[in-house]
Amino acid sequence: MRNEAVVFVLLALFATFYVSSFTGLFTGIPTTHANRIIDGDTIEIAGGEKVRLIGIDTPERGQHFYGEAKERLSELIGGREILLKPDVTDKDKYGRLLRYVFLNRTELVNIMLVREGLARALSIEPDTKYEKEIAEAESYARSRGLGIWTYANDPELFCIGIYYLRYNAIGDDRDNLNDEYVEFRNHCDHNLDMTGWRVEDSTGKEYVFGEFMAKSKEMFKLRTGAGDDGPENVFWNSRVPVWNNAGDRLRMWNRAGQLVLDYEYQSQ
Ligand SMILES: [Ca+2]
Ligand SMILES: [Ca+2]
Repeated sequence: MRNEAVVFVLLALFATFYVSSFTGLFTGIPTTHANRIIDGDTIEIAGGEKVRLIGIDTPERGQHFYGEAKERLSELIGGREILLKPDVTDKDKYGRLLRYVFLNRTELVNIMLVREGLARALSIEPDTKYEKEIAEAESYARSRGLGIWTYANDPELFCIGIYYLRYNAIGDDRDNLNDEYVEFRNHCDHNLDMTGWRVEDSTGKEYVFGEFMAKSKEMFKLRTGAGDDGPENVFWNSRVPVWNNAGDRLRMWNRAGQLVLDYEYQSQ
């Protein structure tokens, strides 16, 4: 027994040296941790910088699986040491670091989320180092109908996300109604007919879309005040603010009455 114990200790020592030489691959890249999980693909790290995970796209606020993706990311990396690895581009146009997030120096969180159906692959040149692995993870989740792929055959529940909700207009909201708006984005590869879709706040104020086509991959705004509808802006024509600055809830239904978005916020 004693000999076996010695062998075990030697093996453990060897393993330690082996692992340290392996992690030498990441030499020069310090570990960090997440201060805050902003959403399924964005975090804030120690020091306050924001990091956008490369190669993936998680559901946006209000969309199905938005909360699940955010919770899962929090579960995976919350309170743990992570290692951030860049590709070609250092920062995106919003000033966020573009990074691959490694857990235990070996597990790529970006891929894990895709494989669980909590994120889609989003390949943007030139940052495509793991493009193939991420695409494979997406096929895996897709073929099993995991997470967001539950809705893959129901684009009406899948395409529209809230990109930005500007509930607090500059100055007094009552005098600046069109600076209060919701910016939506159609994520899908095809245009989406939203005619007859409804948006409602927590008090039952309702907007019904007239004839409107959401262009593929494009954004458009629903502004509170009056104006002429176009492809980029539609107008609620409300005489008072809609989105409460202290907190509110946005829900959206398609023409068939299915709930597409459900998003609650509180002012920060
Ligand atoms: Ca407001
Ligand atoms: Ca204001």
